[in-house]
Amino acid sequence: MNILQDWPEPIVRVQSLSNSGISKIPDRYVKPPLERPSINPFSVDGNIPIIDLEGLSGEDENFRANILNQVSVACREWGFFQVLKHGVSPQLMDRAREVWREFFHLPMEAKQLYANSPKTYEGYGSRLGVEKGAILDWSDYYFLHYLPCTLKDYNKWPALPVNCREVMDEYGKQVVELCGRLMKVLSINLGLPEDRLQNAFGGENIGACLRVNFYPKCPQPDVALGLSSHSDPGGLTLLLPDDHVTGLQVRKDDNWITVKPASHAFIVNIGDQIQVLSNAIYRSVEHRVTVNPVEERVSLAFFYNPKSDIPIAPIEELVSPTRPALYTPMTFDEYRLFMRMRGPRGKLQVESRKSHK
Ligand SMILES: O=C(O)CCC(=O)C(=O)O
Repeated sequence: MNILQDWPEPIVRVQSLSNSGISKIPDRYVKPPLERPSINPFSVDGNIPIIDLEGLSGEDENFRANILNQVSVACREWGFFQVLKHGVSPQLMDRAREVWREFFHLPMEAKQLYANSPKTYEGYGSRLGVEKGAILDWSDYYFLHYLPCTLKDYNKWPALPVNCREVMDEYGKQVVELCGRLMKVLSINLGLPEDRLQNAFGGENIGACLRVNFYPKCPQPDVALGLSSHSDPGGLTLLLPDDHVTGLQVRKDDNWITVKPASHAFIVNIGDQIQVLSNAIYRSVEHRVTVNPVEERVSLAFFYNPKSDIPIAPIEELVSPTRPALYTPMTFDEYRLFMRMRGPRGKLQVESRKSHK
């Protein structure tokens, strides 16, 4: 068996398990005691910052500076924030979420046509890593590519629901545009020319992909996770959360904060590649997803990534004798192999990339 061609064990759809009416989940979904959602570190009340982007391209300089400052504080202190009035159509956001909810409610045979393999991850999947015997997360997903154009293949996007491809095509365009605007904001906030971060990503040749997460109802939510704690391996993530079921928790110091999504907001988070490029001025932050005994949940995670075959290292201007480069160069292709082999593992990977000087 080729480890990146085949899954190590037969794939079980979590949705089928959930629909079977079991009251006890199989052992392979039961997290070790210290990783269970009810255990340390504790969940506390609060929320990540919410930032209104209206005025970012306006004439009022003070207003603009204020928005830049809010983003700067959110990136430094949280690594996570929500954005409002971001330019993506609210109706399109609703349609995108609904189209995927419908997809996951299609008969299993219709979804199985797109069953994925660990080679590209494209399609309908139910596990992330390929480690045999791993404890799994309580979720199914659909993964597809937008960019580079050479990877975008509509045949790998679901033909059903009928408007899925059209809706998701437009969604991708609008979200890529928003990511480009946010990259400029981050670059300026790092004291760099506005296109510096984008150029470090490979200019026009960046990668963009979508993972739609489907978290079925879980009869034992206290011992399982929808998605284990991880930081995102890529550049920037724009998450469209479920509109009525919470579940995303963000690590803040020694606590977990359950994100309360604002209406039609995107949740933005810094990925490992921006941590590396910014020489850890910005940090990717661990997050995880809890599951629910009475409600299923859908979320769309849009990943904006560097070109996959260029070395990513701290940006020269952010390296100085007092702040030497904290990371050795590595391409994103090499980097994401870790997640593809071992599944979500907190911040283990980015921390292990530190150069030891
Ligand atoms: O479902 C969520 O709220 C978060 C999903 C996520 O973290 C991911 O897809 O990487």
